Amino acid sequence: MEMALGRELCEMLGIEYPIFQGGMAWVATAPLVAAVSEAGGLGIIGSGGFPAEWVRDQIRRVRELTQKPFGVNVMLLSPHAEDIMRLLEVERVPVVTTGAGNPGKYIDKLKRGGTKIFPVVSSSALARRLERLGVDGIIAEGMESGGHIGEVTTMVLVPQVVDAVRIPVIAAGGIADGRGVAAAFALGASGVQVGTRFVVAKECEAHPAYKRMIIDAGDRDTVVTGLSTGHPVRVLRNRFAREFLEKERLGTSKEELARLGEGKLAAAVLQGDVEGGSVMAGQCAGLVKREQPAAEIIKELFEGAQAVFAGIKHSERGEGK
Ligand code: TUI
Repeated sequence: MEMALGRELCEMLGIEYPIFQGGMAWVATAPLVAAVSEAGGLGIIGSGGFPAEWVRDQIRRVRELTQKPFGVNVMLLSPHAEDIMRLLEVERVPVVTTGAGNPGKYIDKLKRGGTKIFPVVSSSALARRLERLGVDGIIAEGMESGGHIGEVTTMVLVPQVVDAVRIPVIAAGGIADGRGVAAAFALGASGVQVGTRFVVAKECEAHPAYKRMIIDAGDRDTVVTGLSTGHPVRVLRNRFAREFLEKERLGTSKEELARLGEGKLAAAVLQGDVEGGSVMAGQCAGLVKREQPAAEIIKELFEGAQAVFAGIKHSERGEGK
């Protein structure tokens, strides 16, 4: 029997698979977003630190490529967050996700335009507060994720958030194959959000050297920078990460560390500077084996999870059991 994994979430959003593509800054641009949505998942534009005009252009490009629902992620530490939220109200974007803060003050206006809002949280306390303010679902993101992270693992965070709220919970952090998707559902999630695996999608415009570094990574190849400044960020180990961690160890000021990080994600994603740049990726980089079309990734994630629940145990070694 096939499991109806995530049906409720799919019906709420008008999508075919309960799979969100993480709204990764610089990486999640129109071609990837449209490919994921066209394949039946939810593509999400990463608005990162970009101005509202850039986001408007990306929305236009996604709408040229697909009629299907898509989302925009708003990074709340961005100085442009307020302008972007105003734009998203006007554009009546189907789904908004938020990261790195509390989106409380934007919820009412977005909802009035029919936008569904799914904040990313790293604690059950914030999940509970945001449910009371009327959000449509919660993305519970564990510290296995790439980029800016919280302190609790996905395994431990997801069931606690599921118990704390009645709205759908999307699990994020560490999910890169069907086994991870099945695990998320086993923890009570209604869907998953996947970032790192979609960086290596064929349609993703990230530099080939960035993709190569994810594909070549093993289970111990990420580190967390910024623990001393209160802005922990998970990246792949390289010269940039080593130098940053060494500066932290020496007690370098927050301001200097912030300067050291400026422009480093763009350098890695656009120019392929994977030694001097910030190669953000989750711990599941070790599970990512090859570049594939987004549609194929979505199928493998979903059908892999169905196989787990059907009792066909899946190792990636290929012998079936
Ligand atoms: O936002 C992310 N991941 C990101 S944002 C980003 S851009 C950046 N670049 C350099 C330095 C810092 C950021 C790269 N990756 N994930 C979602 C996420 N949100 N993870 C954790 C949180 C979070 C943390 C605290 C959400 C809410 C929160 O609430 C604090 C509060 O105000 O209560």
